Amino acid sequence: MPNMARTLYSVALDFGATSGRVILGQWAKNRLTLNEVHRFPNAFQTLNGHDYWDLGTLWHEARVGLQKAVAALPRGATLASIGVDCWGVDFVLLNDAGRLVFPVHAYRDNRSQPGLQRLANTRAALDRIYAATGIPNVFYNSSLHLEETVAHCPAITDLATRCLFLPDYFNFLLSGRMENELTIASTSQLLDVHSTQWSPTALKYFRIPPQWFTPPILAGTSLGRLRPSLTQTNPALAKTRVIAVPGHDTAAAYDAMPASPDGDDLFLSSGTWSLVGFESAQPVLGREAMAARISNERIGDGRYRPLTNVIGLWLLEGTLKDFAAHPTTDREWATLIKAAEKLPAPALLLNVNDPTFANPPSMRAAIDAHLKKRRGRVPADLAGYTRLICDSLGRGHADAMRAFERMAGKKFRRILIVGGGSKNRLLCQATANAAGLPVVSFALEGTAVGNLASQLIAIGAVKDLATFRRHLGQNLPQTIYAPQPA
Ligand code: LFR
Repeated sequence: MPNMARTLYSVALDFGATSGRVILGQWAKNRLTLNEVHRFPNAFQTLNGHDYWDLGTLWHEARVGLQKAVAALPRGATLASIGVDCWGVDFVLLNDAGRLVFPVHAYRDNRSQPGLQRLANTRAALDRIYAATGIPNVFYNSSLHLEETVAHCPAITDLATRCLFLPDYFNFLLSGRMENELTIASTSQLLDVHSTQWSPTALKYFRIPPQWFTPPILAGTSLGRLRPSLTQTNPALAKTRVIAVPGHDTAAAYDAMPASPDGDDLFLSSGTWSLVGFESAQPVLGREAMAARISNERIGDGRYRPLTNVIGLWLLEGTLKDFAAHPTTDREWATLIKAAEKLPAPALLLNVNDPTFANPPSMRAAIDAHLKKRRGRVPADLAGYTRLICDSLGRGHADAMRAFERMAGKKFRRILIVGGGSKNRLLCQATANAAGLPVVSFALEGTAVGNLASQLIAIGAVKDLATFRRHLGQNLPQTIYAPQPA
């Protein structure tokens, strides 16, 4: 048990689908300080019509970041622990020696479309899978991608002995241990919603070999020391423990929410996706929940995070690519947001659930086509698109909130927002207006903070998550957006 009075150093490896970060956390006197030592872009690459992740580059960046973290330590200090969180659903297939036996596809690859349609058209199976897993039928589910792999490459059942989700795989590269962690397992649509075991119903339906998985471990489990090849006899890393934190970035971000203990806060982790949800002791199930695409993902300790994936700032990230001049600095962003704020509210908002926005060749063209189909006016410039996207997301967030209130019999009092979108004034205000609730925005790297929180609890520096949140809330700058009348 570490001495609580001592300063502790831990590293969060935080892999996002569009960028990654390596963050050195310092814990002293009940206060967490972050030092982003490394940031790198991430993107899937398309080969012959399919989308793949470049894991070699991601691992290289993680190692560069780890070296920079060590270099940033004060003289004589050591790294207590390291943890990995990552976007959800994507996985690797391995043999016993830990070698990759299948290329790593990205979840936006359209290979899951036939399986998605088949399940959507089979009412009985659709109900059965939702009742078993609590996860709706969505194109990115690991279940559909694994189903496609097994169906189109049957030899894979001889080649692969193990399926690890990406944070599990990075944990393996760090520690040498192959484990499936619960939060990331819960994004697959293969976990039993009523236990912490794999679902035989789902594995059978998607024809996925059950032996590819082991019983999920809870977040906070120690996976042992770093592999010797990584410590390179560096005394700062000699005793570093690899902790299986909530491997799903959204679970990590939710852990970082400085929520009130009475459970009245709705959470919004806003980045490439908008993840709108709350913490609950029970899942939210049934026909209506399935129709509202409520996803009963898990918290590190096994409880539930019913949430809805709203398409998020992916809409804006995609649209920006279609404009030669787009903002890159904070200042240019502020100018764009200000111009968008000045515009009149759009007469017609986007239906943010339209599947054509998932992975279009041009987002601007997809938005234009969507508007024209519904006889809406196409925006004149980038400010116009920005306004339209933020207002549409605001309404999408509010719709998700109302569905939760109806189905879980709750009433939310605040919306807490973390992630890149928490800095977007227009988005925060649009959300407050559509929901009729105050939006509290925290200047917080939610995913990295939740990752570090889990490590600090695991190594005994913090008692539990409630204690961590209390300490965090005391030192955190926040901005409150009150709802404005229309
Ligand atoms: C956010 C996220 C979402 C997940 C999506 C796909 O980064 O993890 O929670 O649904 O990416 O993995």
